[in-house]
Amino acid sequence: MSLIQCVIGTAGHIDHGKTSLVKALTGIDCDRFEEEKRRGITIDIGFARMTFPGGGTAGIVDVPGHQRFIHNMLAGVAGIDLAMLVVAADDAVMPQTVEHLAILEILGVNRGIVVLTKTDLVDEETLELAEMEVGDLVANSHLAGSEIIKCSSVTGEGIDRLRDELERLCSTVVNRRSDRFFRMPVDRVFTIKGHGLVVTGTVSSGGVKPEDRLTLVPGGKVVRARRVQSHGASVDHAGPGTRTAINITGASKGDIERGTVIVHHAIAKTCKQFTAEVVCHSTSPLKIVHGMSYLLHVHTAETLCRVYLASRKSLEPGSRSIAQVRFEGYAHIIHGDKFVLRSSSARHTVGVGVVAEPGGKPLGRRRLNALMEKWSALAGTELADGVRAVTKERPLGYPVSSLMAMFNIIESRVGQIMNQLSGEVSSFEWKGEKYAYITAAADDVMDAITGAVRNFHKKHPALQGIEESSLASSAAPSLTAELAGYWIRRAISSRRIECVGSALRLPGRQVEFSGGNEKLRRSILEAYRAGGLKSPPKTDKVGGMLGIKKSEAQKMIRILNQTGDLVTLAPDYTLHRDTLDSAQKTLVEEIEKAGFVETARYRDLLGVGRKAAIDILEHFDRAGFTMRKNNKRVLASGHDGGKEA
Ligand SMILES: Nc1nc2c(ncn2[C@@H]2O[C@H](COP(=O)(O)OP(=O)(O)OP(=O)(O)O)[C@@H](O)[C@H]2O)c(=O)[nH]1
Ligand SMILES: [Mg+2]
Repeated sequence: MSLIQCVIGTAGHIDHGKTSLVKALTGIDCDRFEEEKRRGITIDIGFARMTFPGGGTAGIVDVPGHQRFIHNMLAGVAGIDLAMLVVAADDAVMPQTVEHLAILEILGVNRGIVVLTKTDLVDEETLELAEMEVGDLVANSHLAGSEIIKCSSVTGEGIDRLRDELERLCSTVVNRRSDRFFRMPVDRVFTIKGHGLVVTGTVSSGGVKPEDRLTLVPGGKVVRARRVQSHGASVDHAGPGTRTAINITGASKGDIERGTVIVHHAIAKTCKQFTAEVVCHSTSPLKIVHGMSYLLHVHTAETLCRVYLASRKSLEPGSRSIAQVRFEGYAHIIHGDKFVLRSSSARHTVGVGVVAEPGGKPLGRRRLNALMEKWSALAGTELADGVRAVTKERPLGYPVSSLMAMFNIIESRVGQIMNQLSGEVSSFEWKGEKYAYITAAADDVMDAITGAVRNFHKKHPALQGIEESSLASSAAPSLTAELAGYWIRRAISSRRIECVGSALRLPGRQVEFSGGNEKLRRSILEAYRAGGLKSPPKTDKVGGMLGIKKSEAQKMIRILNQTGDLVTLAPDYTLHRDTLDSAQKTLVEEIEKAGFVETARYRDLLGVGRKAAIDILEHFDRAGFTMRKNNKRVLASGHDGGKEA
């Protein structure tokens, strides 16, 4: 079985022999820099590949032990599957042995081996003491029960056993989910002569192949993967958990640094804050204080942040709280990302957290507490709970693409989650976008729509119905016009309401005219019929013409527009329906004969002015009856003429 999807990380105090151990296991010296060689310490993370006797391979990330380079250590262990906690037998447990162990716990690296090295330097008794000390430390940690292997990188003692144990542990690593979008935090960027820019990292989700278009976040630059390499060899595909080098085009070295994440465009989002569950680590010498500055480490990125706690003024070691973490600039964060908080002096690791919601608004303590139900749903392990909680915030339409970006899940996974939540959350497609919605909220909005139409009828008995924009603002004021449009269409298709002309009404409702109104109605209609195409009454003149109040005449014109008897094409240009129908007939005849009609030709055919011809043609365009192609009109597909526009 191939084990290349496993990444091993070293951990442990400075000078305890991590780099020597990796060299003894692989033959590779991870200290690449001249300064590292000169000072004999590791400064930045190094990489090696290990081949197991069984034929599998694993990547190794070697980290620095020096307290000052913990930020590099954090970048290195961000993607590892299992750890080798290295302790020198002559020194035993030291501060960074403890701190690194805490960081491994924080990041959820819960597979590991403890390596007691430099056995050649100590006598039997010292070795036993060191073993006891390390044993105690580990027994009280998340790595309790891990194997302790004694070895020496100088004599080679124990190295074969260590290799066997690593092989065994690697085979227990479960491959990470591949039903997510590609994501790889960059830990190195360099140029190779003749090939250009290369970024390396451990793929944290999804996969990458040559020719993929990817996005660098923050920044949003789109790049192309030219070549993909894993462990020194070109590959067609690199999946989650693989040490990977991608040769990219489309960006320069200045666009990328350690901390940049290279991702699939569907999740290329950034934010300036997130809400998370924060834990002050039990080994932290400091409390986490509300509003204080900390160093935030998330995947390979590092930035200054402030932590705003929901619970108390400060968090004691071992306690936890929901908090908002705000930072300068932008970072790419996804639900479930783990992070580490260090004191702003960079001396102490103080906390850890898991992101509940990336982005969002800054919230005060009261509001943060009021949303506890949402945070606990998002902090849980069940993705469906998180999806339900988020959708509830915009219950009538949460873009599925936003769910995909927030949770890093592909569309089919969203579908599975919907099935899991069947009855509670459903989805619809509208104008090219897919939305999730809360089923119960859909019933409510349908009731609100019918209620608003009913109220309108009560208030305006003489009007045919309510206009769509007024209905949207009274029945669903929190929705965008686009989403309100969807729910109104849905109310129409389920026959709760119906559409007549531009008005929406309860099904079958008719406007009844009283005696006086009926007279007014008839005289206005007659005036327009008589005016025909060429001289219909001006909207503001018809009152005067008929000896009635201007406001009354205009109200009746509005009603007659709703009933469809009159059609107002422009503010001062209204036609009788019959007149418009005959203009439509002329149009169809001409298009059938000539294949199209031009404005000038239509104007001549109707014998009206250019402005009127344009008003009429634009009305047919709006109604979807005709289509404009350059200066010519043709019938829109689906119209074979003769139908009502
Ligand atoms: N005798 C002996 N010396 C060792 C052994 N392992 C490492 N050393 C020596 O210990 C020193 C530190 O070893 P490194 O491997 O650089 O230690 P490290 O843990 O990588 O140090 P940092 O990366 O700086 O934290 C070097 O001088 C090594 O030669 C060992 O098993 N036996
Ligand atoms: Mg080293």
